[in-house]
Amino acid sequence: MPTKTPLTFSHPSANASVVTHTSAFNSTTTGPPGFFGQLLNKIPLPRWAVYAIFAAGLLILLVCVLCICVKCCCKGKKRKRKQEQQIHLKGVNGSTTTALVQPEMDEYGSADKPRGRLLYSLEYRAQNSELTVGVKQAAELKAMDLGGTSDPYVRVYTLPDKSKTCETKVFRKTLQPVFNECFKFQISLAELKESTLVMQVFDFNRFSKHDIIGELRLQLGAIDWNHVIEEWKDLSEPSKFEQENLGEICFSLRYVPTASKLTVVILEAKNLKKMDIGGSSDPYVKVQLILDKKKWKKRKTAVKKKTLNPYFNESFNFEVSFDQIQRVQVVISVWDHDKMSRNDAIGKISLGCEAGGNQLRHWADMLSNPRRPVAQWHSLLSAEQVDSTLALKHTLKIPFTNKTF
Ligand SMILES: [Ca+2]
Ligand SMILES: [Ca+2]
Repeated sequence: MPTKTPLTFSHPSANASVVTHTSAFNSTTTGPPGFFGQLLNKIPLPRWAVYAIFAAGLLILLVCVLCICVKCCCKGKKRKRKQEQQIHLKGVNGSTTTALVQPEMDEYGSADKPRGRLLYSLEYRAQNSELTVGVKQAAELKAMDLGGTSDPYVRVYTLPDKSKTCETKVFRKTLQPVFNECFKFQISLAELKESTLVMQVFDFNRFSKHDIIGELRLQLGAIDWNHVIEEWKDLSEPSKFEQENLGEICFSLRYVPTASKLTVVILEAKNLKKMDIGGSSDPYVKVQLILDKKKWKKRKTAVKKKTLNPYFNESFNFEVSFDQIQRVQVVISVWDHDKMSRNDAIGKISLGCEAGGNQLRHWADMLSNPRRPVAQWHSLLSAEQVDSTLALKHTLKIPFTNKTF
């Protein structure tokens, strides 16, 4: 002890340092004591500066944490949007070349994503033509909202007569809703055999479009009505468009490369949709060629009055070079002629190298059998469906939906 004190007094500079040191130490008795205090004392800066640096550091850290939180949220949303886009693209691909080499396989293959199950009951009373559909409950529904849940409800209707549409209540934030609701439809036995029951499970959203989770389509003609049916079924991917029964058309295609000649023979149509009040239609067929996204050539048949099964047998020749045949699209549409009002499109079909399924097969058969006419029946699709696939492929709206030539 005595050795240390004289040293501080003998050296003036050392003395000064000790004085400041002690005063600093004294002030710490009112400030942070212990380890923190000592640490602060070791920093050769005024106390206010240390506090300012500390506060600044804390602020930066807070901003960083906030940024990370915001980024995480955005990523989640983006991922959801991406998934939605993928689903949409899948729907589009279903009718393009890549998917359509094996159309059925691809269509059903994409349904492997689980969407959940639905328990329903069916009962039909022939004496009062009454179909009772019970929507009981759903399980393992696909989560559509960010929180990993959905707000499900079920929409029920029949096709082709979609005049009555029923909906259950919405159940909030659950993937296992118990609906227990019954809906009644007036439907004759004859109609029942031709009808499809559609049950669609939706996710309710307050501020955006309701998302479809999945659906069931039941052919009512294939059901044994002697018993009350109650069963679970896996929901499938929703079909993008209503498959309404619009009718069928038969035509032949023939291509002669050496003569650059494409021949379309419109043979006949059957079971066309009734468009007029009298329960009939006045059908005629338009054949339109589209080349490089533009309307190119068009022809039409004569009108067949008051029939749903017209026989045309009209032949149309078009000059199409071998180079053009790779790029051309043939759109065949059936229309109902109306004297007093605008003609209505009953249904459409589009063929070409970019067409789908049955249509692509017909087109490919024509190309692989040059000079030989190849005939085939096709189910008509809705004009909107065909137009939308044409528009989607070209990202350019082709304005020929309802206009007459
Ligand atoms: Ca929702
Ligand atoms: Ca008519």
